[in-house]
Amino acid sequence: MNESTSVAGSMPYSNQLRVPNSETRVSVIDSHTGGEPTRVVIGGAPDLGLGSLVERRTIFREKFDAFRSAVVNEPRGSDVLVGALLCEPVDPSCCAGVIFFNNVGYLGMCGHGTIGLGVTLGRMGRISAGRHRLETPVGVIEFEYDGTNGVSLENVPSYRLRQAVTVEVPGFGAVTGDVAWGGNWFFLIKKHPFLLNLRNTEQLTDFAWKVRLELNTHGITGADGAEIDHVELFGPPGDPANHSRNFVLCPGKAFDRSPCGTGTSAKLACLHADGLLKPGEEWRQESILGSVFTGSVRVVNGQVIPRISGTAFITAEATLILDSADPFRTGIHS
Ligand code: PYC
Repeated sequence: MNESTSVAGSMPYSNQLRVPNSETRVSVIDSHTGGEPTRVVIGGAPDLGLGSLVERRTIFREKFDAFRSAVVNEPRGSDVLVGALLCEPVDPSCCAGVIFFNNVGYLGMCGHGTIGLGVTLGRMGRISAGRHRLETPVGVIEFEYDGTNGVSLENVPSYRLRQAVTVEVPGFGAVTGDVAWGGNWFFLIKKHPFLLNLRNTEQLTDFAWKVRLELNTHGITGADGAEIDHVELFGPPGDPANHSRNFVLCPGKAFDRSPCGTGTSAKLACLHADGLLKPGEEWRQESILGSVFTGSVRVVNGQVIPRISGTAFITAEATLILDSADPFRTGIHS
């Protein structure tokens, strides 16, 4: 028998002694929320110290950005994957801290990711059914876990910064939208020429990306000059039980498979500002896939607090291996 053949039940090359290269092992739990994946890093992450989550995110970005890329980019991940680094919270009333990241950088908050994280913490036995507090770089949020797959989160205060902003988009003409915060910055567009369905995602991506570039070029930003890095289009729902369907283009040009928790929060803030959503009223936001988040708002001291409910399912518990000899150990990225 030569080296490359095997007999049933035995491994090829079994007569070769394998000397492993040095490797970093990273423990993760994967889930999806309404079709949008989340990868929670539960072990093997670099030490970011015990500062605030903003400070830890800065250290992550400046010193360990290669780790971010290794976890979410190909060949271990994909453009659509959102990472969630599980951290010790500073505030002892929180069950955990988290830093969300994606194929190109870091997110302030992530709604679908929080739902995935809640279900992951439940699977790990770190939380049981009930209310919990979670520390994020944009503030502490609360969520309620139902003990199985359901999570309702109360997001950071959300608001519309600018209404009916118009930009000229090459090939499309004037496009009007609202600038709103829901834990990330969004440009929300109601009027556009597209049907929101999976067959049109290439055109939708092209349009939304061009809108984002034009906002950038014309210095249209969120508060304090923050880049608007999410573009959200709305259309009629596929299911009449829902109020609306959306398409959300994320910072790294992947579209959200879920209805986007922070994008739905920004939408709820705009609806409330327009007098179209009273506190406690239900809004059912459908994604491009047809998956649904249920939303409502509370108003506390004049601030709009969105509540977003959805379900997540665990898809894998795994160990990522970053082999020191692997030329793509830190992911494929530009
Ligand atoms: O659910 O908030 C969200 C989100 C942001 C980017 C992808 N998903």
